[in-house]
Amino acid sequence: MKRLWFVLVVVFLCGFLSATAFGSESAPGVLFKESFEVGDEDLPPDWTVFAAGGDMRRVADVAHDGKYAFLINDNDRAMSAGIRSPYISISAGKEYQVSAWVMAEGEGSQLYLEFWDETKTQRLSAPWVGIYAVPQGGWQLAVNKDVAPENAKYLSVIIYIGKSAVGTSYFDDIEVVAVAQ
Ligand SMILES: [Ca+2]
Repeated sequence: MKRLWFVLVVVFLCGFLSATAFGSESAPGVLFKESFEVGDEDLPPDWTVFAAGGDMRRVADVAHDGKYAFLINDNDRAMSAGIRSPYISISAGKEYQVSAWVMAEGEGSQLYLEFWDETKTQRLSAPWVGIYAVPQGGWQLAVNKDVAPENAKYLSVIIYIGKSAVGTSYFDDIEVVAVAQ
């Protein structure tokens, strides 16, 4: 009988430990992840075209995670090119961080974090988030964070090559997290 209890306790502990270590795919505070593994030929689900001045699509020839990444190729100095994420529910006054793995060729690309009111029509901020003007020959992690302004109910992410720049960038592993306070 003692032996049976011992076995039961060991089984229970193993179950508890594995649930603790592997029970969640995302770290606490992760609100959104996009690895571009799912979608039609061009856009991942629920993303929209923000600026249509280039070649933009999911590609399988290079990825930081999984098989697919997102390509933005902009060869026109008079046009910009980029896509916008779905709207992600957030709380005013709290800090949020967006990160993306970027492989930039040419003159670099940008990662925007925007906040919106409840109607999703009034953009409350458009902070400069980053430019990757110097290609580094591989993947680099782009990170920025900002505090959601008053009246903010949603945030969105834009991956983008601006009007004055040309080049090619691949994006993968985009993650939005609530920063612990
Ligand atoms: Ca991917």
